[in-house]
Amino acid sequence: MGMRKIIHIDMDAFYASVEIRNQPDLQNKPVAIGSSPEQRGVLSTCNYIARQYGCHSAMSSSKALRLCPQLVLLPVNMPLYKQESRKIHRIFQRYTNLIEPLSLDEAYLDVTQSTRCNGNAQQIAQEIREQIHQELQLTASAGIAHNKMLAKIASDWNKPNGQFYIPEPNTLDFMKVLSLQKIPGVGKVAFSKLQALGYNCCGDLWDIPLYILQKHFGKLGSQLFARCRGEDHTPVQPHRERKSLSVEDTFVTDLTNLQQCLDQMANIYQEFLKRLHALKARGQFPHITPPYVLFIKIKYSSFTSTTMERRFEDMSRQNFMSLLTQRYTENPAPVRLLGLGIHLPEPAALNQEHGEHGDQGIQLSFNL
Ligand code: TTP
Ligand code: MG
Repeated sequence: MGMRKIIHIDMDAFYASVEIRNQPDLQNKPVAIGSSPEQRGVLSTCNYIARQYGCHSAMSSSKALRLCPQLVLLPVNMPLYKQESRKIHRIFQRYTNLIEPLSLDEAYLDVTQSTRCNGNAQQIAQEIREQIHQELQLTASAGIAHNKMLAKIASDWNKPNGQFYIPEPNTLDFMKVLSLQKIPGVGKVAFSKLQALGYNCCGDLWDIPLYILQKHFGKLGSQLFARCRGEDHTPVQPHRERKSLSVEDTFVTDLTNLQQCLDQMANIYQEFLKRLHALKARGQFPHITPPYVLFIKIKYSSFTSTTMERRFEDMSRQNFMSLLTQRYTENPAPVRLLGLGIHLPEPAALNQEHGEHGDQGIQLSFNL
């Protein structure tokens, strides 16, 4: 593979910036988006003024209001953010078709083949950010590099409203002093373990043989071996989001044991069957044959999510329950959301108008 040109774009304080643009009197105030303390809500995000008070995503709204009593707390308006996200994607599409959305506000662009800006990726990133600003009055940050991991790390470098380029020959100099915390896959637990072994920066791992890393960190070990050297060969995958039918439910009170989770999952499964039959009756569900790819999703009160999928010969409740039991048992932490669903094979001709994400593939997802 020749040298690639990858751009990672990440909108600044996305939900908050959209709301503030629409209500300019909020401009110089601390603003957060999330549900209210009465609903034991958490912040989805907040603007940079609120961050100066220590507020951040996933913090409880009550704590945020304690840290910053004058905080303006607005409810989440997903349809609005989805609409803005589609407009941003249309700007990306002026430069490349190889777009991999990671969320509403984040995407990888492979501009290796783009002839815009004489093929200069930094200039392309600059122009995209300018167009987003001119047309949508929102700011974005960008990272430019020869692979996805470096581009993503770089987009954080001059955030907000900035960009950063890592030229390929500078990769090792850049990685040498980069905190291992910045590596995807290295969470709090892995980072503490690395620190306990005396490793803080990526360069600290360069002399460690692969098998030692694997011994200590399993699968993450082999990823670390490549990533600490700035290597990442994963391609930009358009339409990463697979077609699926799913139902999920968020709970007012966290679920704290497996039995509670199984009980709630039983309700979600009933709703799933209802949706499935309704779609089939309307001719909006494709004819599919086993094996079926079933999945479950767990969101913990810490706001981290996990999903698990497996092929099964039928869509019985028992199959979902076994996935849930296995994943929950691996990490029995307080649960705030559960979901289940089925992935549909690629050629599934589902009715577009039911798509949740428009440009990004079809997803039928329901909240209970
Ligand atoms: P982020 O890109 O992580 O955050 P951000 O865009 O608000 O701020 P910045 O990139 O400048 O640091 O997430 C994008 C959106 O996703 C965010 O606006 C709200 C939503 N979100 C949640 O709902 N919950 C979360 O825990 C996080 C991290 C984000
Ligand atoms: Mg963002």
